[in-house]
Amino acid sequence: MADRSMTLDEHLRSRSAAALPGLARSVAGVLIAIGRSAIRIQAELAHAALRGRLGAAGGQNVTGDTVKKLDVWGHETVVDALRDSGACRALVSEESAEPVEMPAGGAEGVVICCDPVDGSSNLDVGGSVGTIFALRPGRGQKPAGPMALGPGSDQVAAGYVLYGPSTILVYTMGEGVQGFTLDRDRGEFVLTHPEIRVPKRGKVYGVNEGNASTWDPGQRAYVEHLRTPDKASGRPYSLRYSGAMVADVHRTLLDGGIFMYPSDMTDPGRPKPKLRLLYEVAPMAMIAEQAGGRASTGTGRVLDLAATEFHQRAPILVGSPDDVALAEEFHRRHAARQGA
Ligand code: AFP
Repeated sequence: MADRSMTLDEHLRSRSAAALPGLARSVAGVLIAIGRSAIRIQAELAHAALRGRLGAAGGQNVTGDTVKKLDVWGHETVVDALRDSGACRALVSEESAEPVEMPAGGAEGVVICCDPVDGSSNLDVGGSVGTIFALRPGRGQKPAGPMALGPGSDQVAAGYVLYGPSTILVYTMGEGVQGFTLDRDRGEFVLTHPEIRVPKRGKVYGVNEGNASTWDPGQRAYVEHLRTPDKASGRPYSLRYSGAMVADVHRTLLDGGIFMYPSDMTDPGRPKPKLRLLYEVAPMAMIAEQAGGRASTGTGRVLDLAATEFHQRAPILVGSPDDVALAEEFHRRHAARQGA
């Protein structure tokens, strides 16, 4: 039975003591560092308007997004916390074209892929944002950054922090999914959502429907199916979409349903996905699977997809196992029809 008063630090220390000594200790050290940086980020978000921290920093990041002041500040905050942990060998961040190497991370140090402030278009309108992260073994390599490449199944831990009405940190080390809520008075994350399990099927879908004209026919047919009333099978589904993946995936994990960001298929020969594989798509896929859910590209398991570039993009359909399986079925049927 999980102890609901347990703090994140206590929880991680108890888990890593029972597991492999070296790597598990580094994983715990880096997760504790992420927790510390999340406490700083949530405090800064709460005061950003008062401190003149909202708005654009000027310029675009490596993936072409407009960089906000808080994106830059969040990246630097995460870098400082990871360096202090002494357990991280490199950081792949949305806000840095090349990995940030941290040679002091030690032979057992891990490599982390992170989007420090994801959903940053919500910042200036008081919407939810998040931090997403995934850890892979550093294997003592120099430089360590390239160890972030390869399939998502190499991830040894993944998680996110949701900055909403409360600050919630959810993580997996490959043994289920645990959720902690920040107790602002104590400055500690406390276990509030032990052993999160995604419902087998939900009633809500999340997708940017403004992009519907760019989807392939299978994706369009699936969403049309969700919108078509049928009492017996619980349709129509409700649409919820926040513009911040963390908020949408968190809701999907707790309430069930499906979150999707399919590729732009305007040119069918050149699919254009939007979300980043290493620090958005693969971490959320690991969390979903560990919670009993499913994560697909539409044609295959996300965690089998191998990253060959740090800022590579990939499509994702993630959530309740039955909902994602049905979405895949629509993609399969339409692909078969087109091939015929
Ligand atoms: P930003 O961090 O650039 O705002 O992007 C957020 C995000 O990567 C992800 O969190 C959202 O689910 C998705 O993009 C929203 O994208 P659209 O605005 O195209 O719907």
